[in-house]
Amino acid sequence: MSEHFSTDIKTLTRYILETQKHHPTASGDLTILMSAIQVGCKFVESCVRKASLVNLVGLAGNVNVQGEEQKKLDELSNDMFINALRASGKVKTMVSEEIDNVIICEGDGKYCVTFDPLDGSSNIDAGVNVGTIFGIFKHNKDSKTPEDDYKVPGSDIIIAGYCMYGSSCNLVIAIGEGQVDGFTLDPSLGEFILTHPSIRMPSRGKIYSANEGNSLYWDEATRKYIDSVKYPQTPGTKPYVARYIGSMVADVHRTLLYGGIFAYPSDTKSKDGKLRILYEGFPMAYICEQAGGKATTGLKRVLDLVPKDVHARCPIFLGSKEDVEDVEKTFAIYE
Ligand code: AHM
Ligand code: MG
Repeated sequence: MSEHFSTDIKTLTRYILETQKHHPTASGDLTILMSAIQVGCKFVESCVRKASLVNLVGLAGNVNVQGEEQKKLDELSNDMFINALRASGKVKTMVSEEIDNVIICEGDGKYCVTFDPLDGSSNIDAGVNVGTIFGIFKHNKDSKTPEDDYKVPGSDIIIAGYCMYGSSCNLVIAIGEGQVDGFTLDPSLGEFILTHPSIRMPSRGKIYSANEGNSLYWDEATRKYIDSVKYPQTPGTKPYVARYIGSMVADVHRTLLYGGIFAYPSDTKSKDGKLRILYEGFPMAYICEQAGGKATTGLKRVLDLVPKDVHARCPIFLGSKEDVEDVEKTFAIYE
C-alpha cells in the first residue's frame, strides 16, 4: 500500500521553513505571519464549502433560528484574517478591502499586510470561484502615519499571494527572486501541499479576459487592443479565445497557468477602473512579474504606482509578457 503514497510531501510550512534557511538572518517572523495567513485561508475555504448548507450566504444582519446574528461570508472572512494576523504579533498595520481605515495592531510588528479577504464575493450565490488576495510589505520606519505605511510602490512587496476557493483550494505565493509556487489543500490532512512548483507564465497566450459589457465605455486604446486579438490582421493568425469568470483570482489563476491577458481597464464610468491597487492590483502584478509576465495600466508599470489612498484603484492589464507588451504598444499610439 505505502508504495502508492509519497511520504515526503512538501507542505507550505515546510516550504517556508526551507526558504527561510536560505536567509541566515531570517528571524522566523515571516514563517509565523504566513502561518496566520494559512489559517485564514483554511477557515475561509471551510466556510465557502459549507456556505449554502449552513445558510451563511446573504444573511448579514439577519437573525438565525437560534436568535444569533449571522454574518455574511465576506464579513466572516475579514474578521478571521484580521484576528489571525493581529494574533501573529508580526503585523504593524494592515489594510483590508472591507475596512475604510488602516487597521493598527499593538506591539512592534515588522510587517504591513494588505488583503482582500473574499474577492469576487458577488459570485458566491452561484457557486463560482472566489478567493483571498494578499500582499506583505516590510514596515517603513520613516513612515509618520499609518496611511504613510502604504504610500509606497508595489515593487516594495516582499511576498504576495492568493488563495482560490474553487473545485480545489489553491494557494499561490510569490516570494521574490522569480519564485512562484502553487499549493493545493489536502482536505484530509488539512495541509497545503506543493503541487505546482516554480510556475512560469507562457511568454504569449491565446486567451483574453475582460468584461466586454463595458466596451461601450472603453477608451480608444483599450478598444483597439481588444480588437487586435479578436480580429488579427496577420494572415493565418487565429483570434484569441475569450474567457471571463468575473472573479479576479480565478481569471488571474488561469492567466498564470495558460498565459494570455487579463484586463480591467479604465472606462468613462470609472476612470481608474475597478480594481484596488493595494490588495488586488499590486499583489497580482507582483505574482505575474515574478512568474515572467508583466502588468501595466496601459501607460505605466503597475508596480511603479504609489497609491494616493489605501483604497485607490488603477486600470490593469496583466498576463503574458508579449501580450502585455502589445497593450503597451497600442497605448503608446492611441493614448
Ligand atoms: P469585489 O472586490 O467587490 O469582489 O470586486 C472585484 C471583482 C474582481 O474579482 C473581478 O475581476 C471584478 O470584480 C469583476 O467586475 P465586473 O463584474 O465589473 O466585471
Ligand atoms: Mg475585491
